[in-house]
Amino acid sequence: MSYELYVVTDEKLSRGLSHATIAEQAVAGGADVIQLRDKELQGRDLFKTACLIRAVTKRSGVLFIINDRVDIALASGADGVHIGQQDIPLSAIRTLTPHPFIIGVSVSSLQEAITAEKEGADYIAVSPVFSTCSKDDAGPGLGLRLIRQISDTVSIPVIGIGGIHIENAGDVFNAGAVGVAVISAIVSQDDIVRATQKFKSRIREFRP
Ligand code: TZP
Ligand code: MG
Repeated sequence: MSYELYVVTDEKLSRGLSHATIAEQAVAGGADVIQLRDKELQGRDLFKTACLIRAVTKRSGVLFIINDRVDIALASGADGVHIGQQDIPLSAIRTLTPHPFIIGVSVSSLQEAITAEKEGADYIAVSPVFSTCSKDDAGPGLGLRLIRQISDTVSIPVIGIGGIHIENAGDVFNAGAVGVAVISAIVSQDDIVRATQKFKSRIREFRP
């Protein structure tokens, strides 16, 4: 299972493209994971969108994760859910979900990473690695040293999110991450397929 290039959808940053189109194009460009993230869509529309993305990702064997909403993840047949520190606890999600079911957790400190691993997270996202305008409450960039510290401590996959683009992704991998999650570096580009391909081939240069 690869988390190498993890694309998070965002209709506010996509110059008019829908979540489903973003996902379709990112999958065509070689993304390894798609996360559907929308804090405003009502359940009915989110479910419809999730089903569209499930179809596209299933065809190409790409992992499909939903932000926050365990119910939508289960109903659409997604591979998993991504939660933050204020979301429904991981242990509660496990009581509801089948096996296997991926649970990713955002962490902003070594202690949160250790706790997430102990609670059974499948991967963690260190958030935010660099400062970003794509998430209002992301806070200041935590830096590469935290990625290194966390990667040296936990055994589950560590990915970075926040302010990552094609030029600094190598630093994130060099600090010990096995994946990078991005919004604007792909979703806001003129050509999402091409941006994903370029990102992926840059990753290939330092992770052959
Ligand atoms: N979680 C932490 S930072 C962030 C999320 C969803 C936004 C990442 O967006 P970008 O444009 O890749 O910095
Ligand atoms: Mg959340």
